[in-house]
Amino acid sequence: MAILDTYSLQGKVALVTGASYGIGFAIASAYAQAGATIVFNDIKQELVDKGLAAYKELGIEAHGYVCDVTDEDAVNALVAQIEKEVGVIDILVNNAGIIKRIPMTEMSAAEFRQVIDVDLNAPFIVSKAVIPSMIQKGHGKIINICSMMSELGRETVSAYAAAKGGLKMLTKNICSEYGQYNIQCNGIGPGYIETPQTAPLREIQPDGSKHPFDQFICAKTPANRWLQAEELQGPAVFLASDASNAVNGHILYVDGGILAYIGRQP
Ligand code: NAP
Ligand code: GCO
Repeated sequence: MAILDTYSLQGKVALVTGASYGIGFAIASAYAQAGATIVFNDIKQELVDKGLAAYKELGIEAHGYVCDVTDEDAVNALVAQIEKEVGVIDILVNNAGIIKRIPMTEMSAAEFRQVIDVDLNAPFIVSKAVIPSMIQKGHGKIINICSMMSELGRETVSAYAAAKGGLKMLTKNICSEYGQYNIQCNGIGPGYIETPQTAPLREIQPDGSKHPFDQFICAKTPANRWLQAEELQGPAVFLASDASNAVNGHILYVDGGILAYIGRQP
């Protein structure tokens, strides 16, 4: 097979969770360009509708469903509905996620649990729902959206870092347990991406200056800039395609070099 053909997703069904916008939307759009049929979910119908319109603007006839990924019954029903209406899921991207930036000693246990629920329990729930059909079909790709916080901590993100650290190990465990069925489970660890989730960290200050965190992250990134969601598309297509069939249990950091860099001197 010609090497570029191994990157094709032609004939594949891809479910990207929480993909009405942001990173999930960028990844799903790239998968559509590579030939996949796109399925996505969001919590609210209005967001699913907005997402469907946005995909349509790109010429993508996506399938959108309302589903809270933390609700196991709802997820199992969603997967059954997708298999009936679209087809067996070949590629799953566990993208849906939340963050709460609260100092740990001020964070309630309920708030901690909410982040763990979406960012770690949900990838377990959705992966568990799709793996049986992947086994039956003889192949599958699961891609978990990890984070810099799968490797590093910082102030106010204790729950998120715990979840993303756990997601790194869940990735390795799915690889270990289901690699024998030709299922590859890998992670993508984005650096700092310009999306709604990080908008508060980039707000222009009342005096018109850049947010201190914005300046901090640029100094920690060799290219001295935030990354764009579109810069995750190539790595995401690679991990969803036959080109990566021998890659398993790997977290591919797409961070512009943050993890390699001590940071620019002030
Ligand atoms: P985002 O803009 O906040 O989008 C997150 C998406 O997940 C939204 O569509 C959201 O829907 C959905 N979602 C949240 N909770 C859900 C639930 N219970 N069920 C279904 N959908 C749910 O975030 P993003 O920046 O695109 O990040 C996407 C993923 O990348 C997350 O896992 C995040 O942790 C990770 N990540 C982000 C960055 C970054 O710099 N942005 C870097 C590394 C990793 P609603 O709008 O309805 O809540
Ligand atoms: C934060 C940011 C990060 C990014 C991402 C980095 O508050 O530090 O939100 O957590 O979202 O996870 O990889």
